[in-house]
Amino acid sequence: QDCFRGRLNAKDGWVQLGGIKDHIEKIGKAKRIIFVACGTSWHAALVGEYLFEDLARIPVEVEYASEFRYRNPIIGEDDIVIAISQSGETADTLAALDIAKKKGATTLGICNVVGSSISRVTDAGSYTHAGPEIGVASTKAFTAQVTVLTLMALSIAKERATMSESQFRTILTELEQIPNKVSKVLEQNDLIEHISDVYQNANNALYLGRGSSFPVALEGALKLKEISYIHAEGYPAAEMKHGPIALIDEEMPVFVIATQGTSYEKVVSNIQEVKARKGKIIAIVTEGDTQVKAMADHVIEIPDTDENLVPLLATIPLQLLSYHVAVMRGCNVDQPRNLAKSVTV
Ligand code: F1P
Repeated sequence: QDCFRGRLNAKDGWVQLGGIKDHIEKIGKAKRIIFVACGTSWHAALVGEYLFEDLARIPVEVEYASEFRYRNPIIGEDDIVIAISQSGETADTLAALDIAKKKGATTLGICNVVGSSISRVTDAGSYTHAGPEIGVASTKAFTAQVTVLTLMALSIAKERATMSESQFRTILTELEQIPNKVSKVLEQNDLIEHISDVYQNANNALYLGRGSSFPVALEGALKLKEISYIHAEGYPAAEMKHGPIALIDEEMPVFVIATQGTSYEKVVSNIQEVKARKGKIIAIVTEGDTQVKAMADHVIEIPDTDENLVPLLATIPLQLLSYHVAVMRGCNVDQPRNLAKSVTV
């Protein structure tokens, strides 16, 4: 229990991560990191994959705990298995951890609920301290999980010397700006409410993103499904041409994360493909963007940030949009039908 103290502040250039900090050297030497999680937490793990690979150059696999638990996975003592769970009680994630432990892997947890089962069965971990999730659908737990994963990736990168001290400090400094930048995103509530009003009666929606914005697209789609019961799919933008493009017509809202960065031009051409088929584009762009603005039906601007941190900002307007759409459709946003806060069976 003691080793599960999570701290999200960065002091003296070192990242404080409670119990995980004591395992950073071991994680740095691990052959492989395997994330196990479900639902929104699985999407956070996917962001973690991009961060760990990009910053710390360590091989990562991301597994649905609900599948992993029924397989006979090839893992051993050189592997680190990291369970991510808001509740810390998800039965599939606990079962996946049980397999990992039996095969000798080191297990870590990232949980929100203090004293939860996952925090008790893992070797070490970090709490997200996101506060109680009032609603069933995870929202702030997701951004808190991604924050812990960012801090972990930075710590491991430092241990493995895969990034320079100045790169490390730049990202850390930028991370400390994220709360202010989230507040700026929230100032656009009226615009987001207006966009929600326009698309509240859609039957389907598509969410697209590249790189670490792909899991953001998945999470945007999941939030819309979970609380407003609109069918929505998240895809890597480059996969659109391999199937989902067939769905696009003038009735189809397509949400695209089109922020500045390495994939920007590629995403611009995806937007062109959607517009050529008369789809409606709602784009999340970096403040000051002009190129996407000229093509999209609606844009939501987010402040500029380090590319690795974009998920922390880009997720917020999509969560807010799902909230407004759900309220407009008369849905109970806190207690969606058929969903439980902790899936313990
Ligand atoms: C996983 C999860 C949530 C989802 C819903 C059902 O929970 O899929 O992401 O919003 O509450 O459970 P957890 O393992 O993160 O607690």
